Amino acid sequence: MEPNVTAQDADIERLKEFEARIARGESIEPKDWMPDRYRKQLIRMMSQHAHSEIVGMLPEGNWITRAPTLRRKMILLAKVQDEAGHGLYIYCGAETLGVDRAELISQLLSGAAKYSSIFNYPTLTWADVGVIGWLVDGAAIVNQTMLAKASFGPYARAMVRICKEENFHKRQGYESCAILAAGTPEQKAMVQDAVNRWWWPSLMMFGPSDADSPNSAELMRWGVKRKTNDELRQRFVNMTVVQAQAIGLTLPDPDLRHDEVTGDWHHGEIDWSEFWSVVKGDGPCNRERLAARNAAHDQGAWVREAAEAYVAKQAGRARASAA
Ligand code: BYC
Repeated sequence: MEPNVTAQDADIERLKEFEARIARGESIEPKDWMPDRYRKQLIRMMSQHAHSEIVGMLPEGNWITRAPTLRRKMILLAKVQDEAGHGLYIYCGAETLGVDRAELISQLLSGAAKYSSIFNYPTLTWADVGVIGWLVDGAAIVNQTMLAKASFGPYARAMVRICKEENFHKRQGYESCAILAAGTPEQKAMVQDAVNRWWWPSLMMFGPSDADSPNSAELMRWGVKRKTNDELRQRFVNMTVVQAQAIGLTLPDPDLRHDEVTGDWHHGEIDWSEFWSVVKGDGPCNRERLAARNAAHDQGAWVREAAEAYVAKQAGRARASAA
């Protein structure tokens, strides 16, 4: 650095170069220089995402013992296991930003960290499992296909693999819904009831409307988000309306209407007071989910202790053989 160039000038230069790299579509890697805010935003978003995958195992895991056939049980087991894998990739990706995973997990367990609002709703019937696959994984794919183009390399690469698995999740869910919708009147009523309960929470997964999204501008500027919350929500609605029609189900929105000019399906007003109350910890299952995660963490203490003892033993052996 020239003697008359201050540290602040150097940071301005580095920021310019960083933004130029993003404009050229280059991927930012963990050891590259990045603004502090970029690092903080990614840690926030990636850790919330990883927590969502892990907490997201609970509503569906609730049905593993009660799946109606062996085939459905195998599919559900595989799906819930995939969600654990997604959580682990994303925690690993977040760790490349210099944050400790144990610290992230303690933020989840204490209730300090957010995770997706959608997982604070209960799974009341078997049809909920199909509807989660169709709507919740369907919404996740729309959001995550865009994140696969995010400027931070480890996050984008994790999303590519995760989206492949999410596609399988969505298809099995939609297939299950189609079968129930074409089944007995009771089965059709059960799947319609599940759609009625999950539709609005699925739209809320995309986050607040753009006017109330404080993080979007910065994340868009730095190429983490490529589309806004409302743009992705609209994309999801457009895809899903026709899928519901194809299997004879309705969406619980009397204001849903097709715009001939834009081709969009306009949806009615989302109940944002419900959204914020769930995000702030007062949803139907927030307390239950945190209690379940805390119990699992406590019951898993012996596994962590055994792993540490094993590593210490291996290190001791390596030292002894090197001496
Ligand atoms: N729930 O400025 P905004 C899955 C918070 S798991 C809770 O728009 P941003 C699956 C937001 O964090 C899929 N909180 O934020 C797993 C922010 O608060 P802070 C999970 C929400 O980041 C198992 C504040 O509201 N996917 O697929 O620009 C089974 C203002 O929002 C929510 C991801 O995590 C919400 N829905 O945009 C089945 C995707 N929405 O942190 C399926 C990665 C907003 O400032 N994340 N908030 O205190 C994202 O794409 C973005 O973070 C969001 C929000 C679109 C969610």
